Amino acid sequence: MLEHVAISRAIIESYMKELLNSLRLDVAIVGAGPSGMVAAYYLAKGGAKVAIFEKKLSIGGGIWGGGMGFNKVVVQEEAREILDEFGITYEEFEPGLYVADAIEVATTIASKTVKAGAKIFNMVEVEDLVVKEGRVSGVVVNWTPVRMTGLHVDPLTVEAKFVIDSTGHGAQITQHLLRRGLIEKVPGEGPMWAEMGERLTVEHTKEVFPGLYVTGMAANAVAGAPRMGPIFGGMFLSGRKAAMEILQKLRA
Ligand code: 48F
Repeated sequence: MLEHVAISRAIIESYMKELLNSLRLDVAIVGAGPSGMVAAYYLAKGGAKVAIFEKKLSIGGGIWGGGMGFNKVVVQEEAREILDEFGITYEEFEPGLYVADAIEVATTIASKTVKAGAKIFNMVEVEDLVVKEGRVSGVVVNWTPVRMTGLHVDPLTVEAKFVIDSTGHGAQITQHLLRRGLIEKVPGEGPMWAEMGERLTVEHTKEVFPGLYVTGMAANAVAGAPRMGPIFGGMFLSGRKAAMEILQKLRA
């Protein structure tokens, strides 16, 4: 017999266990777009305790819509090995340019990231950072509906040795440091230039403040680098770069 209370308890107890287990992390990632999920995958594979906080119900960020809603993901040669790492099917469109199904990309990356050991909390918004003694050391989280409904409900806090701002075009997390005068500027992304944007995304993937990394479009926004439109290799490479640097620091 299916007992309603047993179903409720299964949900509450297993969720609470994971939430309690995630209160002290090696890495807290904000945003489950391509760069955030790829970072989480490599971090989890490298043995780090990592969780992603995603404000929407669905993971994937900009992956689902490909370009203008045509749900295809284009990747250049440099990032092909990441498609291979995830076992994603793709076709060579022309030499050095590969195209994959956006739905397969989003679901496969999400699935492998979770199976690698990263926890994704969806519907949880990061509304601020913890900064202690000149270092980012955690995130301030709340249910997304709290902000949407304008309810006055205080948030909770998660400690992390490193935080990654993977929030995309607005670099929303780094903006919290800007408005406190803790960093000088977040110029925002420049106009479209695919080749330069892709290169600079990876180049500007770095620790922008002690304890805070930026990836993907957030890295572009913080550096004032060009947007690149619907090509995703730079997002994947950026996520992997941040993960590898952080793993090295965690092991030091
Ligand atoms: O925008 P998004 O996909 O970030 P990305 O990894 O990739 C960009 C590409 O999708 C594409 C592109 C290049 O091809 O230009 O746009 O840089 O994903 C960002 C995720 O962060 C979530 C947001 O809902 C999205 O899923 N997010 C944003 N702010 C918050 C957040 C927040 N404060 N708390 C939690 N999640």
